Amino acid sequence: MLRYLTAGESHGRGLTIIVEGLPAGVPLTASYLEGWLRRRQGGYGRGGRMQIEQDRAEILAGVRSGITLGSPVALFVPNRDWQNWQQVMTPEPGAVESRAVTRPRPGHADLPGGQKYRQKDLRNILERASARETAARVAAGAVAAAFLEELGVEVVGHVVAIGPVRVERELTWEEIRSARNSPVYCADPTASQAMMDAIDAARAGGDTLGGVFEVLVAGLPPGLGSHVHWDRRLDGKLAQALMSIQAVKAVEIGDGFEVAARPGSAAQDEIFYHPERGFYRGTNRAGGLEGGITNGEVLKVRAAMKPIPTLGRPLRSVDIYRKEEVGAAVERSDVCAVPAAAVVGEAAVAWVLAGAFLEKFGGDHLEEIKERLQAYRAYLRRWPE
Ligand code: EPS
Repeated sequence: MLRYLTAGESHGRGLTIIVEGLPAGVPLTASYLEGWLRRRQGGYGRGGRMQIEQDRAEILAGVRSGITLGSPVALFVPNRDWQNWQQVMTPEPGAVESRAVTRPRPGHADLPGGQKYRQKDLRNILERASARETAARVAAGAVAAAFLEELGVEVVGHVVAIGPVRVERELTWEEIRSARNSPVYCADPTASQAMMDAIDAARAGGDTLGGVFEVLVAGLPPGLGSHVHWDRRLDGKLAQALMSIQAVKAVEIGDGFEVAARPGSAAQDEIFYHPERGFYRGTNRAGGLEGGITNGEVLKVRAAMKPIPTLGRPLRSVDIYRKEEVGAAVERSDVCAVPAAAVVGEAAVAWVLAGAFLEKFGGDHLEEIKERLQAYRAYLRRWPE
């Protein structure tokens, strides 16, 4: 029902996004999208490229006077760096072949992508494998988030670990909300400082750092997603959306890997009832999802990002033509992009949830969906009578 496609190479003209299936009546402006894109570009640990780009999404279609029309929303995010790459990346025949990549980076798509797509220049792989593409995902996710905000849903991402530094204490919702003011989008000031120190040390050593981000969502009704079939389970959809973010190697829902080590009695969330709150849980180990369905608690997902594979001090690789040991290619790069990935994670989660709302409530106009959501909430208060 709700779908999007993106196109664009990292050093090409820009990124194109088409979102189809969004209802009419959703407030959407270029400045709202810019707020998301700017957050994705930020975060301590980014490299020189982010000094060149100042991402903006032009709205080309699907919106009139700041409100969606129900027709496909088309967006374009120009690459400012295109100016420096026009001769190399031109779609016209006769592209200049300087800057060919023949030394695949361990951990990047260079080698398997080159083999699969029969490329002689690995640039033809890295250009699309690059995390530049996440600017397009964030633009699409921001459109979804604009819709969710109208339904009273709040999506918040924050960084919980960078390299060996972790947030060790419980955080309040307010602290997590303010994480975006930290240079590493981390809610704990002590951990933030230690994370920046770790990034400085990695940079000095020509190395890179990974980490873990968390995305929380408040305001979801119980009943999004479904237990009835594998590809309708919301946990599975969220995992796919998060796992497909560049460099993500693990995804957790709720307490994730930790619950595997606990006895069953300490792994579930006991059920309580209050006349005003309705059914609720004393804990949220399930991360707001049971049987692939939202249960009304805060949704909680985490993703682990490996360190970026482009290293200032390169790892061993093999030149694909000479078959000799060489240092891997060094493209200009970030030292740590976990804060940016947290924003991409928010976008990915918002996208999946917008789809889940539309699946459950349908509707062509925002007001129609709001009415149905309200009626559903009223029904839940009576259930099972
Ligand atoms: C990336 C390498 C760097 C990053 C880029 C992802 O780009 P460049 O090779 O142009 O210096 O800055 O990320 C972005 C451009 C972005 O917008 O996030 C890579 O190889 O994946």
